[in-house]
Amino acid sequence: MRDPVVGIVVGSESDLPVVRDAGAMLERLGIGWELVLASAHRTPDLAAGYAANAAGRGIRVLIAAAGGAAHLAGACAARTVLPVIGLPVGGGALAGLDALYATVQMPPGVPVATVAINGAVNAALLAAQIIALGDDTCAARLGEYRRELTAAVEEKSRALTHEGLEAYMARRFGKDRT
Ligand code: RP5
Repeated sequence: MRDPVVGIVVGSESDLPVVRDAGAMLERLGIGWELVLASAHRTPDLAAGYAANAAGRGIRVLIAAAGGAAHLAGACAARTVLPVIGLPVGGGALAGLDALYATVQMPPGVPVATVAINGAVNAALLAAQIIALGDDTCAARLGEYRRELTAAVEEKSRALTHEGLEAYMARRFGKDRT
């Protein structure tokens, strides 16, 4: 097992379905990661302590995922100079807009790099890009990922041209959406 270099902090077990995609992407890129359940308001000492000790344990980037009035990413960032990526989790009365605003609107001095609501894949990729600054293997894997992304779109473009719009949509999305 690889030593974790990315720490994912979730504010609640209800955030787990969202962060699962971040973990899967980190796995795909061969990056060691760990997952911690720690809430900024229910377990503030645990969240702060985890962030404060992360660098000393070899963690190089934190991803903090929370919904509602989400202050987890900022609370973690307050305790470390590691880069912290805020992942606003959707849901609740405001569908994640509350979490997005709370996470992205950090006052000057303690930044949080914020991805989209439920943007777990981009959170993982951004963490990987930070790791890749000092890790050629990680950089190479990211390059390969980008090439696969490009090839997949090129393949769809060729198929669309070859099959035509209606046939392509029927094959891809089924009859209900044509
Ligand atoms: C936040 O409140 C969590 O990050 C979660 O997204 C949201 C709801 O938490 P639960 O009431 O589902 O535990 O603290």
